[in-house]
Amino acid sequence: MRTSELSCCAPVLANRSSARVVAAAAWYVLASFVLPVPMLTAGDDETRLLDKKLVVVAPAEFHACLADFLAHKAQQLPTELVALEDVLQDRTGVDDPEKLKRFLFQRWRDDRLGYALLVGDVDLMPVRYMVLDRVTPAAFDYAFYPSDLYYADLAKADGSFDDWNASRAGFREQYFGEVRGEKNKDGPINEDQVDYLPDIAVGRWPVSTAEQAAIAARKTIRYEQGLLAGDKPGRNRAALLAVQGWVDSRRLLDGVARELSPRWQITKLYYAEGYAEQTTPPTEAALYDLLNTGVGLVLHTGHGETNRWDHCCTVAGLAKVNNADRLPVLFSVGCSTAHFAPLAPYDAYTDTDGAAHRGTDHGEVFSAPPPPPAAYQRQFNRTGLGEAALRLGDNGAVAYIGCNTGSQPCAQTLLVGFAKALATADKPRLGDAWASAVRYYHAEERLADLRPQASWYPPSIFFQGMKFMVFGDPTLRMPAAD
Ligand SMILES: [Ca+2]
Ligand SMILES: [Ca+2]
Repeated sequence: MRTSELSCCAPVLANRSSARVVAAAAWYVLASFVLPVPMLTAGDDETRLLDKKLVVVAPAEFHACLADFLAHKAQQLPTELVALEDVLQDRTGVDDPEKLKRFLFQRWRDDRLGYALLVGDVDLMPVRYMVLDRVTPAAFDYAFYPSDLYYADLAKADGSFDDWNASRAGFREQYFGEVRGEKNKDGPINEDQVDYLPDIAVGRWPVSTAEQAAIAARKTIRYEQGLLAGDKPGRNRAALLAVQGWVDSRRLLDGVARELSPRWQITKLYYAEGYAEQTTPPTEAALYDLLNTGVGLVLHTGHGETNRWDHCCTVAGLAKVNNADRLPVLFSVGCSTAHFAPLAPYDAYTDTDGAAHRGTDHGEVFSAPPPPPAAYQRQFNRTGLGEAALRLGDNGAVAYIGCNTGSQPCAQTLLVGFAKALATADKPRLGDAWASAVRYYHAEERLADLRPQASWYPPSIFFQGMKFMVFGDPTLRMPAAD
């Protein structure tokens, strides 16, 4: 964890031409599995055709258990289920992550793709790892981090495909999304010239079995039915957590509370020391009580570890919550709670040649740039609080946003951007709010202007948004204005 080192678009169609109808028709014809969408009438075709589309990419073995979910989503927006196997077979690309990304890019460019739900943990659904020149001598000063932003940032500003690999001399051809400036002070931070700005909203269900996929699907349906029917307890309640021992986030969360009101009713769980107002401290008991009563959104600031929010949430505690009909979206800016895949080359991992490494945390020493991790990690799959919250059963959370490794306090800017989007969108959806948060972060933290300094911090500011995961349906509805 690095916190201890601190004090602590879719393309717009120009007109209502028949070309768009043809494009829409092509969408349905090309689909490998498409649910029938009701025939359009004169009154609703504009709405229907302007809707961005959802593609669900899942291994074929999961398709049967996703049928109810697909039918449910098709009532909201054009929805397509495709087999990962077909995507990988039909596409060119240097590896499976790029094949998947090129598929999404083509759909975004040609067919109004707005959302992608990737169904599969790192053992099944390819993960793109980005690279930081993090100073760790045994690792030859390189570290790899999973980044689903790779699948959301499809295109450069000119609309061309962004392969996240502009710099490819020697070993760098194997290193994607390279961020430099911790070890190397003489070049750009954004070595691979990634565009960074999301073009679509991406979420992942990190599931390894059909049973887990069915759980995530069932929870999403139940959440949305309750929300849209208006009978989901606590649906408009947002809990803001400030936990002692991290940076003092209470004033920032006060601002978030003002943003979210009045659309959201606010419950503050703040530590008391040095705070003028009365608040409830963020204990495990207080949080679980809130989850049992019903809350729609929990925003956590504080230390995190793989399996816990310090002082207020553990996997074991979440497993005892009884909230299946009142599921929340959980969002933590803390470290590592969305850990789901090995962090090469520190953790044990499988490289792109299929060789297993024990990792520098277990004594391995690299004398050259480490071979990158494979897109699939079957021998060394990892887990954490975020995965557990989604897939441990019908209780827990409907979606989880968190960091897959150490985070830094600048992640609070992501949280602010997320809240602003939830507060203002006419028809808020989880993935849109996250994409908006990343764009907000990019502007607010001036990522395009960052340069290496003596401190390690600028590159960490830069890649903060790359290492956060959205475990959930990106089209998940969130409360709108009454
Ligand atoms: Ca590169
Ligand atoms: Ca995992």
